[in-house]
Amino acid sequence: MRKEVFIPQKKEFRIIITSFILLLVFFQIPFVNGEQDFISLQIFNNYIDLESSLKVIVLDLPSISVSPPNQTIQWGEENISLEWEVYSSSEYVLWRNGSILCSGSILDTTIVLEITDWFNGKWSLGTFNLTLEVLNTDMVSVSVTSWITIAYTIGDEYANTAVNTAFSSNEDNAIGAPDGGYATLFIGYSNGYVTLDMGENEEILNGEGNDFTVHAQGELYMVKVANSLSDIPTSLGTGNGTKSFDLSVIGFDSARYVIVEINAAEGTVELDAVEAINYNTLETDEDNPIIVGPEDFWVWSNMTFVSLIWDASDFTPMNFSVSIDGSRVQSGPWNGENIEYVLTCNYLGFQIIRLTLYDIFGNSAYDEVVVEVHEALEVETTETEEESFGLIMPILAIGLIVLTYRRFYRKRKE
Ligand SMILES: [Ca+2]
Ligand SMILES: [Ca+2]
Ligand SMILES: [Ca+2]
Ligand SMILES: [Ca+2]
Repeated sequence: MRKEVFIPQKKEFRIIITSFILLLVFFQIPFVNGEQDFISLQIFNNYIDLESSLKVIVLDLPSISVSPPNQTIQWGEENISLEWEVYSSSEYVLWRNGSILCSGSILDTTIVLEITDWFNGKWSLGTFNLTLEVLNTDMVSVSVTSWITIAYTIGDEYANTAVNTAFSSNEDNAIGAPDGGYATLFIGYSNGYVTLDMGENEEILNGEGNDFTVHAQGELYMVKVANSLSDIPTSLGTGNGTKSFDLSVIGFDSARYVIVEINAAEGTVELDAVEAINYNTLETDEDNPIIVGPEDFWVWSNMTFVSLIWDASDFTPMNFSVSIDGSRVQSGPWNGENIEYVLTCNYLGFQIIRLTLYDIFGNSAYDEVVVEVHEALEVETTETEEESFGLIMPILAIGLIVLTYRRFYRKRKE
C-alpha cells in the first residue's frame, strides 16, 4: 500500500500510520528568511524506530512579496503611500523612470514611499515606472516594477471663494466641502447673503435631475444663481436645512455663482457649503501661465536692493525659477500667487532678471526685466557752485525712482 502525505508550512507535524505502507512525504519548507534547519522524519511503532534526517538550507535569496498595484493617482492628493514587502534583503534602490528616486538600508520588511511634496518631489503628470530593486549581502538582487499614472482633474464640486457678502459672518466657512463649520447670515438693514464663486471652469452644470446642494441649517433661505457678477441673479426658490436644486427649472445650462440669502423675519441661516452634483472639470490645461512683470528700470548704486513683483496666474501652477543673466538664482514650488524677487544691486550696468513659470502640464512662460544700476554721485558737504549741481542730480534721481515705482505699482494694480 502506498500513501502520499503533503505537509503544509508547519514546523512539526505528526502522521499516524495505521498499517504497513509505503509512505511518501512532501514537505513544504516554511522558512523564508535564510534559516537553516534539519528536517527529520522519524518512524516508530512497537517494533521499529527509524529516523532519517535531512539538512535543509534555505538559500538567502532576496524576495519581494508585496508591491503596489498599477494605479492612477490624482495629482496633489494627500496621504499617498506606496508599500513593498521584502525579505532577505539588506539594501534597496527605488528607481523612477530609470533614475534613482531613493535608496538605503532595509531595516524592516516594509519599504514605504510617501508622496507628500508633489512640487519638490517632481511628481508631474504622466505614467511612472517605479522599480524596486532589493539586494542581499552577496549583492544578489531581485526587482519588481509598478506602473503609477499621475492624473489631474481641474475643478472641484465646492465653492472656491466668497466674493460678495452682506450681514454675514465667517463667510469662509461656506468654502470647500461640508465640514460642520458655518457661515452665518442674519437680518440687518436688509437680508444677509453670501455670493459664492464655484470657480472658473468649475461651474455647476445642468445635468440629470438636481445639480447642486446647499448644506445649511436654521431659518428659510433663498437661492439665486448667476454666471457673471454683473448679471442680475436668477432665483431658484427657497430652502430649509440641506436642499438640492435643479438648474433646468430656470433653463440654465450652467451657474458659476450661487447666492444664498436669508429669507426670514428673524434668526439666522447657518451655511456650511454649496456642493455641485453636476459640474465642470478640465482634464488638461493647454494655457501657458500668465505673467505681467514690472517694466525695465534703473536705480542708483547706493540703493542696496529692489523688490521685483510679477503678477502671475495659472489654473495648474507647478513651479517657478528666477535667473539673472542666465544663471538660476531662485526656484521652488509655485501655488499660483504673485512672485516676488529681491534683487541686490551690487553691480554697475545692467542685468536681465528672468522669471519662468511652469504649470503641471508642462506649459511655461517667462518675463524679463532689465535692471540697470548707475553709479551714485558723491555729495560733498562744502557748497560751491559746481558741487551744488552735484546735489541736484541725486535729488532728480530720487524723483525718478519714485516715478518708476509709482508706475510699476500702478501697473501691478491694474
Ligand atoms: Ca470649486
Ligand atoms: Ca439638472
Ligand atoms: Ca463649511
Ligand atoms: Ca496652464
